[in-house]
Amino acid sequence: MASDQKTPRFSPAETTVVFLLGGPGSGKGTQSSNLVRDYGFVHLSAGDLLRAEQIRPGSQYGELIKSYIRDGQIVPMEITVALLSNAMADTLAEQAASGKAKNEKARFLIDGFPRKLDQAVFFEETVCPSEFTLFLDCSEEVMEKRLLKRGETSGRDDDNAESIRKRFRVFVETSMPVVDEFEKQDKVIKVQATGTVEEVYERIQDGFEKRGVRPSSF
Ligand code: UP5
Ligand code: MG
Repeated sequence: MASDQKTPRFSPAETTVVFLLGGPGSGKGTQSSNLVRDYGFVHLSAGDLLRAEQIRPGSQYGELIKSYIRDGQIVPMEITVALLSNAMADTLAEQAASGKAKNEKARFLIDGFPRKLDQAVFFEETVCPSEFTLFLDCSEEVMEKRLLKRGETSGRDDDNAESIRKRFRVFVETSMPVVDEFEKQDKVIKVQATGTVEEVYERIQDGFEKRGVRPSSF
């Protein structure tokens, strides 16, 4: 295919992309499991993909990713977008090989990306325009408690008080403008993410229903 910068790699006619955004510890990963089970999403966490790349033998980005994540900074987008785009291509190839019907649209839930306005623009221009964004709105007090608790066992380099503080600052200053921009385009489902996992998920389902997004059996 010709490498026209402005032609997305995947067409929204065949592929649905939903962004899942929210502060660190807002419950993106937790709620993704529910959404995969009930709505047929393929879950792609940008953070998980970066952590896997960080430890992949032979990766030229391992050290760079490690230091960015520990500092709560945003990894240069070319790396993240390539990981996401390739993971989407792999999934679509697997689905085609397993005989998934052509008229069934693949649904991707992209967790923790885009974290910066230019990433949103670049992804939508070169990979695939998004359908909407699910935004988990949670107070820092609640998120901090969750992350410190998870830090007791997670082994994540950024689940410590200092990294958490940096992650919060980057989220407010750099990632919230992405949510604000999509909100202007009327493309955000905003959900209060405090309370139990079940309560939050019920709010998500209500928000989806209002927007006409139905559970899927595939
Ligand atoms: N928990 C969840 N929901 C709960 C509830 N309702 N009640 C009680 N407990 C609840 O949840 C966090 C913890 O809270 C868990 O222990 C859970 O059981 C509990 P989780 O679902 O993991 O929250 P999540 O929002 O996924 O938190 P996470 O820490 O993954 O968020 P981040 O956005 O910080 O992490 P991510 O992996 O996306 O990114 C990490 C870093 O990677 C970034 O800081 C950045 O350095 C880098 N990155 C990029 O550079 N670019 C990208 O595009 C993406 C990441
Ligand atoms: Mg997560």
